[in-house]
Amino acid sequence: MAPTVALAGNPNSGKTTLFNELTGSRQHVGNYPGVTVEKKEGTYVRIHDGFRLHIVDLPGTYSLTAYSLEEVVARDFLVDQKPEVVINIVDASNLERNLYLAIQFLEMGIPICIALNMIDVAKKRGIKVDAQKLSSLLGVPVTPTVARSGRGKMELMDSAAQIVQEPHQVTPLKISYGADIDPVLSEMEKEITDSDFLTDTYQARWIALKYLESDEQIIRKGQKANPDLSNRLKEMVRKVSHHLLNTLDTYPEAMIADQRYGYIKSILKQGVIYHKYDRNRLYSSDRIDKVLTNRFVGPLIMLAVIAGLYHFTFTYSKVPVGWLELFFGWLGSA
Ligand code: BGO
Repeated sequence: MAPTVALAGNPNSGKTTLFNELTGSRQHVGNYPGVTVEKKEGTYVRIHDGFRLHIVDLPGTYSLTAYSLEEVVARDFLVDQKPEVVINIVDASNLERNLYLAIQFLEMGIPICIALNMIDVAKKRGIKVDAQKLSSLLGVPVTPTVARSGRGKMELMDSAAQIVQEPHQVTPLKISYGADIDPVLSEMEKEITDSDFLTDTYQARWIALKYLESDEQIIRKGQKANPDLSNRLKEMVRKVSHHLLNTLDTYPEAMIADQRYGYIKSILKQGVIYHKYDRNRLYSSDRIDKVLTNRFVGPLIMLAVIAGLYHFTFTYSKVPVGWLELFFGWLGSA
């Protein structure tokens, strides 16, 4: 079987568009085992040498925690199937939020290359991204793409193929989560390593992080594997949570997310991104969102749309229904 490449990214980052561009008609749709989450697979064939890659389209996710079924499915696939490389599709016009997922791949030590997608949209919004700089700061290949037109597709697949053909051990990214969490994290990491606790599947530091993030799936697995150690880790988390709540009025998972965003901001500040216009400017889609997702106006608009549809269906559908009846009547007699 051809080496596996997983496509991952936030919803609306252009993942499906890129998947279709790469696989064309060589694709099929099924479900991930045991769940109703759609699994799309296909084959990419490089034109000049026929090199093949098996492409799996992961569900769109913002994160790799266990808050939604999609996140669990994507994470389990990465851990169990170990794709040779993950192509992380990142929306260049929304870089900060999209890089949150990339950072989590790097924390897991997963080999990735980044498709810096929607650079046409970013350009229109006056956003310029230095792909080379981003690549050298993150230590992974970054290729600008426009999935809709196929621009950058070949270069992206060349960098993915290079990772497949020259595999190397990826050192998981270690970022600081602040003075309160870092010491506990190190202590937990040591305990996990010393006891080989779930380490045949996950990295020790990552398991500790998941305990701090109250990740139900990992805690459940840990409780099964070694209840004593799992309870000790939970106690460490409880203590640091209590301390954080009393001193900073926050929780470890919020602190970890903040520190991740801080890390992303520090990268972007090093000349990666340039905004021509005011960053807080609202684009037409943002303005529409502001109205449609307003907690008071939004439901009213939804009710109006549903009422409109209802009215339309019962008032104006008679005409096309008449046409259909005429057509089938004619078909029947013919
Ligand atoms: C619609 N550039 C531009 N400009 N648009 C892109 C690019 C790009 O590089 N890549 C994707 N899109 P998905 P997920 C649409 O469907 O692949 C567009 O969730 C529309 N549809 O065409 O679905 C892409 O799989 C009507 O846009 O994302 C799609 O990750 C009007 O981004 C959207 C306008 O891509 C999301 C857009 C009926």
